[in-house]
Amino acid sequence: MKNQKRLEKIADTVTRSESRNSALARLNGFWEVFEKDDNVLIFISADPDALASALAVKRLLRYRVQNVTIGYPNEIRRLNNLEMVKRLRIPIERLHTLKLGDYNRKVLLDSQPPHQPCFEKVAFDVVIDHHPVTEQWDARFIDIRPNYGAVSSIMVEYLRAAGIKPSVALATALFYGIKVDTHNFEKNALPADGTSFRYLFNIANLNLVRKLELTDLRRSELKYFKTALADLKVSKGKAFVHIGRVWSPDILVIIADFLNHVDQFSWVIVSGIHGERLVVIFRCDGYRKNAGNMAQKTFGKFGVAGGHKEAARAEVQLKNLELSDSQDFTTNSLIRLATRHEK
Ligand SMILES: [Mn+2]
Repeated sequence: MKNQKRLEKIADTVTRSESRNSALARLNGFWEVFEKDDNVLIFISADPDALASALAVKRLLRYRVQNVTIGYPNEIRRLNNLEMVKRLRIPIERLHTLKLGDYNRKVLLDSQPPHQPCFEKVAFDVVIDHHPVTEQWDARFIDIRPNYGAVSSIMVEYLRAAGIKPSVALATALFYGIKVDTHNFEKNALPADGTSFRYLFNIANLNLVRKLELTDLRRSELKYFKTALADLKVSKGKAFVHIGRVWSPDILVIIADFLNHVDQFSWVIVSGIHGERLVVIFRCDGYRKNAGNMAQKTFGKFGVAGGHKEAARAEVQLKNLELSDSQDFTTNSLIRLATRHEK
């Protein structure tokens, strides 16, 4: 019976109230949860949409509660996200460093309790999200709108209902959050996302947004470009290079995409060693060529290989390549492996 009631409540929040509840009614429902001496903890998985939404909730609760802390469980590894935290000075703390007992109100944003084991056991007062509705949990205030492209769009509606004009930093964060979650409006978004985006456009700093989008390279990784340019071998419009051991395979993707800018290269094939694997990145124009097939044909029998017409990837355990030492693998080894089906 209790479960039934819970489902109704969630369903009510999700489906009917979208048209029935005004932004102001939602805002007041949200505010009703809090009192002057509350210590609030916001839980997020730190990605741009969640970070921006946490900043917005912090702003909505300023002057209304004692303090607001933002906690996140996992290490942030994506450079764009680290850059966002740093440049917008977003005050976040690792969850395991916080004592949950110090907080009498708990808010979950851009996520639902079943999404992560460390969220599952927390009794949340507020959950605001845009992912498909999950069950077996409850909260005093729930606002889930699965059709929205971003929680940031929802947060703009709260701010506007509250008559709060966001600061440049907050607007920039929300603008970036919407941009990332909707893939620049190339996927799942509502006109409402567009309305929020348009509103933020006049306030956000677009130069900073561009810098956040561009930042995907560590300074310490520039050295791999030196190897890429020095060891590059080109044959019949195909550019090959083996970068050697890398700290993260992401750099191989960045180098392959970079070499794909060059006019004479129809194919770019970049490899590197990460852990106990050889990782190979394929790029081509995708016109009468198929990188996915190429990856499969050349590396499929050694490990996992495949992808799309224009972009593909192979990951192979070094032990499957019969190398005595991974140091022995060179750009020539890559060429041998990647062209032998042609012979
Ligand atoms: Mn999101």
